[in-house]
Amino acid sequence: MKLRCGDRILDLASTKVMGVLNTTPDSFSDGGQFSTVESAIHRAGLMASQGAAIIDVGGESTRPGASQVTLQQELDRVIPVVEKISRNIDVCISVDSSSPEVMRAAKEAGAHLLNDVRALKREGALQVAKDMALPVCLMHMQGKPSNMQKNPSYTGVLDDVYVYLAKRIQACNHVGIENDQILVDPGFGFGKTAQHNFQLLAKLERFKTLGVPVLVGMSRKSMIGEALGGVSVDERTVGSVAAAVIAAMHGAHIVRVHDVKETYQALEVVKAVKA
Ligand code: 7PJ
Repeated sequence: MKLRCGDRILDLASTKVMGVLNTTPDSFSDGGQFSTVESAIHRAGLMASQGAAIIDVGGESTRPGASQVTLQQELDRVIPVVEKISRNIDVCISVDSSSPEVMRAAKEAGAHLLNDVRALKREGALQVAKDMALPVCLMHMQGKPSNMQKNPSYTGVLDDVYVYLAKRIQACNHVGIENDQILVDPGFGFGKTAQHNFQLLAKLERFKTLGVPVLVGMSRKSMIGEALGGVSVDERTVGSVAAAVIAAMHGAHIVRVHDVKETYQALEVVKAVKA
């Protein structure tokens, strides 16, 4: 399976690593260490050299209870980083944003992929994504970041998430975004208990029947911490790599991670098994 990402082609025959690049000062897992452009570029180059096929640049923290970001803050954080990666590093650039203005500016700055945790539900986002002609990842979230972990509840988490994603694919199709430019993501940790998350991971294959590539992000999240008896964020690398391997074995095309080198090596082993 090949994904056209603007002027690049991403080969999804084997599971690819998407490295997380947070430009937020309050991101939970790297604490804003990479909030200046220079350090962000350094980190992006390192992740690309470690095997990341995609760098996901984000300027809005969506961790539970995070403070809201203004449009200008998000633009100021994200766009200079996208521009500089695009000029200096041979890698696919994804932008983690729900804002149509950021999507437009990001494409202009050289982005190849749109990653929206709100699945293009913001006013104007569907149309801008269509106009930018870049692939878009539609993620499931129940509630919004400020309240999503209060009391997550589902009739059946698998069916509920599946139906939501199917409807968002339809909404995309309706404005002319074809399936070959769509990815889906069950949204681990976004309005879900650890049990919900592990049910989704166990049955991840189900999402392949939506007919578009599947992206997952479990890296360092609380589901990993809970499985390990409550270990802190910096003790979650091995658990996160295990989750990435399971996802890849269940058909995930892209895994969004912080620990690129470790995940890349583990996925090379998965690739050898599948071959
Ligand atoms: C995800 C994301 C995810 C996609 C974040 C964090 C929270 N985008 N952006 N999927 N998570 N597509 O990294 O902990 O799971 S931000």
